Amino acid sequence: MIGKIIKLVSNDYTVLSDNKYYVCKSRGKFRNLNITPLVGDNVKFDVEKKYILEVLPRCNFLVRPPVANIDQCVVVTSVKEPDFSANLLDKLLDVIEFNNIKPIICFTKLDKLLDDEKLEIVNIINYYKKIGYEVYINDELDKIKKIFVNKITVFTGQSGAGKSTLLNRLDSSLNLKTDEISLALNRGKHTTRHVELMNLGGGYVADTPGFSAINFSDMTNSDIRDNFVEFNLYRHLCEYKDCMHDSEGNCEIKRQVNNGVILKSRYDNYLKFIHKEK
Ligand SMILES: Nc1nc2c(ncn2[C@@H]2O[C@H](COP(=O)(O)OP(=O)(O)O)[C@@H](O)[C@H]2O)c(=O)[nH]1
Ligand SMILES: [Mg+2]
Ligand SMILES: [Zn+2]
Repeated sequence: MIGKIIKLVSNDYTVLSDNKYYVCKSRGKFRNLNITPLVGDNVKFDVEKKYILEVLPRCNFLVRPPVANIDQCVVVTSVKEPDFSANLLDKLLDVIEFNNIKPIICFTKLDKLLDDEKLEIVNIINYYKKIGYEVYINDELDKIKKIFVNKITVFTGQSGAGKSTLLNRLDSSLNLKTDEISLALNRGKHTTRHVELMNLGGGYVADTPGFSAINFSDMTNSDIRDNFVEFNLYRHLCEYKDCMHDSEGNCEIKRQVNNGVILKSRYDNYLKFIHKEK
């Protein structure tokens, strides 16, 4: 039989097939082959023996949260407590784009800002919209409710950004724990593996407890560059065909930063990423 893994609790995989749930183990063979079945995987499984036999090809996966075949990531981005981090947002967008997952940005905690701080954040929000991102504010519940249908969605973002709170507001029956910050910092000791795709808005969604470990690990500097989406609008005007927009002369990206067309913080973060934060 073929089904989809929708839940993993310690070593028990819940496979959904034909509207029925089967709790299966992973075969020892997988460990040898270095394949770990992940939540989101489509698998062949033995109905009688309750074993996963084969993982069908994936289109992508993330290490944390360990989920495969992700359609989109909602990057939940707090503007206060924790403070807005353009660096983290740009990093997550870059990595998500690289993994062929659609990023969606959701800003939270705008209610905590003073009026002039709010103005500044609204300008930033408008920039991300202008370069093509789908952007929401967490009180736009009716709009956000519509994005999940027939998709696997992962919520990611800093601890305390408001991921679980937003999910509970979208569907109160989810009943997720909030304010898990201290627990997330003490990760590792008694944490039981628990990853779950929850039903939401006609699709599946996974929450990330604590901070997710999305990073540049297998990206080259060119990959980092190529996934800064707005750079691709101008790079053909750089003098050097493979311009890194760094120390090269006659670089159109640098020109557009100086003109105020490309957001300076985006460019500065890009330089940080290619120089050290890999
Ligand atoms: N003022 C304000 N607080 C929020 C908002 N969203 C979440 N919170 C609070 O932020 C804290 C952390 O939220 P939580 O959902 O646990 O964050 P998570 O770690 O990303 O899942 C909780 O105390 C929430 O009540 C918001 O838009 N405004
Ligand atoms: Mg949470
Ligand atoms: Zn350039």
